Amino acid sequence: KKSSSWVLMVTAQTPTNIAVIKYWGKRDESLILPINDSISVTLDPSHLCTTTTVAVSPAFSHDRMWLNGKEISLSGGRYQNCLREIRSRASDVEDEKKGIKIAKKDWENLHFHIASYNNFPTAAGLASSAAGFACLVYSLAKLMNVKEDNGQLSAIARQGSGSACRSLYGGFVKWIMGKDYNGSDSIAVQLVDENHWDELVILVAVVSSRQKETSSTSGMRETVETSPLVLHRAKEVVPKRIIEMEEAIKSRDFPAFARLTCSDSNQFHAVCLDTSPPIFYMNDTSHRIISCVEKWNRSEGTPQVAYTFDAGPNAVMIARNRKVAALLLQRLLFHFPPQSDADLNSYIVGDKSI
Ligand code: 2P0
Repeated sequence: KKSSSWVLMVTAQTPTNIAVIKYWGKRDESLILPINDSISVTLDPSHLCTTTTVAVSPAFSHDRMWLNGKEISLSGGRYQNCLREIRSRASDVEDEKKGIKIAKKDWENLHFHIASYNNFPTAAGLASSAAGFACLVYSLAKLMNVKEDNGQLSAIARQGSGSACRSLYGGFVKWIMGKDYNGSDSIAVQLVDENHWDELVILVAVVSSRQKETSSTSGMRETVETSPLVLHRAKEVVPKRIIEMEEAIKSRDFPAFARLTCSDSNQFHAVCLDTSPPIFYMNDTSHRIISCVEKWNRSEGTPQVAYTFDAGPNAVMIARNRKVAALLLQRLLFHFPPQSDADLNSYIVGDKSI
């Protein structure tokens, strides 16, 4: 159809993911290739997720994007790489009801309008690029009838933000670092789906809503350039932990899972401290939460809760079941009482799974 009257749209929703074996450090900055494998759990889409609508129309003169209603620039290399990779895989699209026919070659001259929303306050410091890029790549792939599977799409989302590749699957997901120079084998694979370990409850405690001082991208660059510890971590520690973590997840071995998750979070922050100048992502409250959980786990004789912290002070806690999650929330409210009603929003409880 030649007229510029039509618009074709697709909407998709993607949850964020939380790494239990962390990605920190790249071997190739522009392709976003990591120095080690990582494993994450994808959250339930009712919390911390991105909803993206992509529209195409001959009336659009250039690609544009709005994030939470505000226009943002698409000129950055990461957006351009994702858009280029997806466009190059487009197929014919036909919408008989609307009388729209787009041939494979037409996509080169068509432009998108993209609107993306996070269902959590961006100011909460939890705005993750993981859900955002995964959702962008997935919705564009659907719009353009891209035939690739999720693994291949994950390699494209990876070029938007490393952790985004893990959000294309639910459940527990491994990002394989890969060996290829072009990154074609640096993809995400699903280890188990969202039903495999559905007793787990994930609780996010917002410790600070301030924007982090060091972005992940520059933080990990500085770590790779200056930390003597990070190579030991990537070469010696993580490969063993990946094997143990896969085993713990497959056999639903909570004590092993908790031990590995907490140790890996702590080593990631140790590597940040080993960077010059040192990077501090956790604060006093984060440290107090760690002590609280460690003390509780020790007093029970076996771990009840795992904690993990990303590039910021907010705590992500994984309780072994709902009963433990209720007790955990009770303890947190006692030790860290909300100062105001608004602070009550600082506790976000959700199930894992997609
Ligand atoms: C992770 N983080 O595995 C680790 C743990 C933060 C701490 O992935 O430069 O936003 O876009 O690839 O993915 C955050 O880094 O960095 C991250 P880029 P990204 O979840």
